[in-house]
Amino acid sequence: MIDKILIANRGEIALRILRACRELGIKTVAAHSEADRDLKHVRLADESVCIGPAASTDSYLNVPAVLSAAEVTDAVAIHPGYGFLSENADFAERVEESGFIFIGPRAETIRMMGDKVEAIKAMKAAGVPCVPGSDGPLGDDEKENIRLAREIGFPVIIKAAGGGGGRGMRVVHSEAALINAITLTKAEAGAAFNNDMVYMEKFLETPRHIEIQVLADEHGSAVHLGERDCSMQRRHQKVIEEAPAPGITREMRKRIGERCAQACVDIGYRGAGTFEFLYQDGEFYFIEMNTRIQVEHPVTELVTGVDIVKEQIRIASGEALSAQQSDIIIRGHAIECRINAEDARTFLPSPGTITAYHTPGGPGIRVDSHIYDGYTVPPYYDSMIGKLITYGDSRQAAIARMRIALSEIVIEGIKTNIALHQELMRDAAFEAGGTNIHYLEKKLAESQ
Ligand code: MV4
Repeated sequence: MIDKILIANRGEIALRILRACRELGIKTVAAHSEADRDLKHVRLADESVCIGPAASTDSYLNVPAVLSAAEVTDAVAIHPGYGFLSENADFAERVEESGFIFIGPRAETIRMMGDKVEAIKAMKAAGVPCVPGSDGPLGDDEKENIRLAREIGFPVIIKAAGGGGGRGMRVVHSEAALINAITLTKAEAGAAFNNDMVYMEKFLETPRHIEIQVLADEHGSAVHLGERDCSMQRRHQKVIEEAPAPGITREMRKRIGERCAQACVDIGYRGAGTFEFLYQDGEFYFIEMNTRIQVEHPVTELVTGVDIVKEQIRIASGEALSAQQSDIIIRGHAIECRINAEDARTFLPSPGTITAYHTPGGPGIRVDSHIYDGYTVPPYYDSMIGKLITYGDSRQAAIARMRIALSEIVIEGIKTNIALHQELMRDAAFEAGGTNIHYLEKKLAESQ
């Protein structure tokens, strides 16, 4: 087993990784910015190294600084968490070239999934259902692009191969608007991603966002841990996630899950991964694959009993998966509310000092957060300050526990979105389950 891990991240996920290391008896190094000396995991880590100024570009995104921190502390492996360098193939490559273990997939896998055209090509070849589309990059032939859009049927969506997560895409409703939309998306993609390759898909108008969690080891084994529903989002930021997804039967889960696990075997995937799908009218359509640990991993942990971060570390150590598919049983229901330091009306970040903090507790309650009484939320990073996750025998039981937990939690001194979560836990459509990706934004627009 790896004997020392450098945690190249901050906040709740850095603390989550630290706790996994402690359970496995692994020494920890917290690599942090100048603004993050008081982070909980920095205080708890065996060692800590300041890797630069507050700005992420100078610290958490500074590859030489992260590698130097690993060198001076004799770390064996680097865990990148999510965001920052977690899906940077060049970073993964330099980590391995420097003699460290990158806790994640091989650099070439990250690179392939970063190119959405390549990712779709690989998944289609592996039998994963994809959105009807161009099956490759769009060329310059205007007549051919019009013919393709007609064949797919309007509306279509033009997406940048280098985009993802909602960046670099444009919906086209008519033939008249097509050529201009392709030109514009190409220009924007070239500027934003240094890659002007674009592709075309049928635009699905009312899908849900359902994703499949997988784990794959270096010995050719892969399992899926079922799905999560992440449809409750605003501006591509997830607000609530849950597992399992309402209305997905065991048969549907088995079918799509086994496709994803087999695709991992086919491409030689290593580590934890997430297949993102759009789900509409009873069908799954692959759109992207994420090669990192995700924010919402706890809901899957609660319904499967699998510690995904510990599995990531075991896999990176060269061990075999601790479970086979028949050991994975989805039991009960879990819901996660992302707690953000933000203004309730404008959604603008609201950093500042926490003057009082009380956490909820009791059966089926999990709080993944690094905050504490007296902690100052800095203005430099993402506004998410923690996640409140509840578990119950049924979806209704998980919601009931979430309502109680939200009534117990106290965070004073900064603005948070707790009131929004309280409102959503009383929302009739949310309670019914299965709302699409546009539901929350429409609801918020109506209440403005
Ligand atoms: C789509 C789509 C509809 N049809 N692709 C947005 C984020 C990126 N991961 C893919 N996205 C979408 N792709 C087709 N063919 C609608 C979206 C989309 C979306 C997807 C998931 C979660 C929230 C979303 C919000 C707006 C649009």
